[in-house]
Amino acid sequence: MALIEVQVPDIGDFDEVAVIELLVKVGDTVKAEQSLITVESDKASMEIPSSTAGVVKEMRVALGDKVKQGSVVLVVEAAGAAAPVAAPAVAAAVVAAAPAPVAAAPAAAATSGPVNIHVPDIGDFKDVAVIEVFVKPGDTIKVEQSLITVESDKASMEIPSSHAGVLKELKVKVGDKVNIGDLLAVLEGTVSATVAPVAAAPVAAAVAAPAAVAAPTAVAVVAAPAHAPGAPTLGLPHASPSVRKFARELGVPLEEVKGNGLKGRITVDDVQAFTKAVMSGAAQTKAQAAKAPAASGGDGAGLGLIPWPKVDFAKFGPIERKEMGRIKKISGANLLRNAIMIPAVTNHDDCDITDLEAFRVSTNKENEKSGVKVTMLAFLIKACVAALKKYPEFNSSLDGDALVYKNYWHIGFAADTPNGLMVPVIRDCDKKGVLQISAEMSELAKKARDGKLGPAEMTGATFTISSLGGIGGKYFTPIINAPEVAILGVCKSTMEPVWNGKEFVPRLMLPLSLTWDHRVIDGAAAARFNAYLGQILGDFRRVLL
Ligand code: CAO
Repeated sequence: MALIEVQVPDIGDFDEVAVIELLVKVGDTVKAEQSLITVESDKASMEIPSSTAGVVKEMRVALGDKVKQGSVVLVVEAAGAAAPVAAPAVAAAVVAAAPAPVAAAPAAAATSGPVNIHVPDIGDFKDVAVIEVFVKPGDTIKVEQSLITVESDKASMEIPSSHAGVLKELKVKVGDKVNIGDLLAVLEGTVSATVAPVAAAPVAAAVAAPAAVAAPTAVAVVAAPAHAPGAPTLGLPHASPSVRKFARELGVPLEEVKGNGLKGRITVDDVQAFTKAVMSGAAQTKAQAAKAPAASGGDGAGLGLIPWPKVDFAKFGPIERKEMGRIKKISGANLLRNAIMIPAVTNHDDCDITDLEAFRVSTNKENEKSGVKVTMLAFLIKACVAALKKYPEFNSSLDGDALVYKNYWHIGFAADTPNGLMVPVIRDCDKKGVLQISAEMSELAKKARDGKLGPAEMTGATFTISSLGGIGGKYFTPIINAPEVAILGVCKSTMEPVWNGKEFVPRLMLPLSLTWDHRVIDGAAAARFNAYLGQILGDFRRVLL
């Protein structure tokens, strides 16, 4: 059995390219043309194949080494008696190519008008996938600026522009398959005189790989780096083509894999470790995480919780199973997200509405004929607008690290409907009187119960009130309706003995529960808000102040 030194073949006009991956180790049995190492220039990564089959006896390169044509990669004990494909001969297999790209050559003189950019000669690759698009319509493109990256099984390469100009139309998108000569883009060309010499220089090196002879599986050459592999643009993960292919086959989202290779490069081991972690439940893909807490049937895995208990209820007695309605499913997913994502705190308080209730009753008597019944909720809405104006952070929303203060006061109210909870919104409550708010509320509540609310009637709220006053209860902890930052829960008012400094007097007390987002509001502000709200409800004339 002969010991064969496998050398780096002609890899185009690359010199001193870094070894960034070792794909085999001593003791491995390799086939002819199996990839042995990955090397990388500043624009392309390529795998160097074995010129012979056999068992790896010795590695002659290590990660980080610089290699060039003729460098010995490893020593193989050739399988069988067949003469190996001699390493030096490999060089002959590679035809570093021809200078002229297939793309239309620009004229040396300055011209303008639409210019078609085609895929140049990229060797004998067929149907290579577009995996990155670097430009968009409107961009000003320089000659040789990379437009897209394409990828075969073994190599990724950037396709440069043969012309300068403004990109009018992009004819490909990520995922498309392209071939030599395909139209990539249309430029509104303003080809300057400087273009000509650049265009005459090589923009792609074609690789001919005769079947019997191992050849580097791809060479891509572009000048003027648009991005270095060490710093991938547009979030493209840093990985060799074979690793990308491997990840694609497994359905692994490469952008979520942490690379432990050289310069943070993602290796096969990284992809395998990620897959194992996901399969064992120790990690989760972003897609899984997004699904689990949002779905009402989420099992908690996204939060690292133990699975939801699965119980065969029929074992314990008769059961009936009913699918939840659409509204319940949608509101369930929203409530779950809001409950989990908002650090919410609830302050409970009581306020004296004795006088306000008397006023409400007398108002309703006076307005009996109008058909509009004034409810406590309408007063609460008006009182809340006053409190929101005094404490504007309660009328805000978080937008990243910024707080958006809204100079409008649209109040949502929770309505119990046969189909589930809905939140109609009364707009511009600061500009409306209690009678108008009452009329709109009763109309919106009816629409909600009849399932006739339009999307515009359920959006844009800046604060929400959830009233269980007509039903009962003392306090509860409402869930904030994101992206709002607070919600007021109201329960049933009851007559209670209240100490006035001299004696206990019967007063009608309304229980309030204010839930607030602790990222935006602090406890003292919440207590002040409730206290101010109580003052207004205790003496509604304060609304006018
Ligand atoms: N204390 C004591 N009584 C109250 C009260 C309170 N805080 N609020 C209302 N009431 C009384 C009303 O005066 C009315 O009594 P009369 O019939 O004698 O006049 C009765 O309760 C019924 O009121 P209502 O419910 O018809 O009117 P409303 O304005 O209070 O509420 C609406 C309207 C749409 C909010 C309500 O019908 C509703 O759907 N509430 C449920 C909201 C809900 O589900 N919240 C929970 C969300 S979290 O799951």
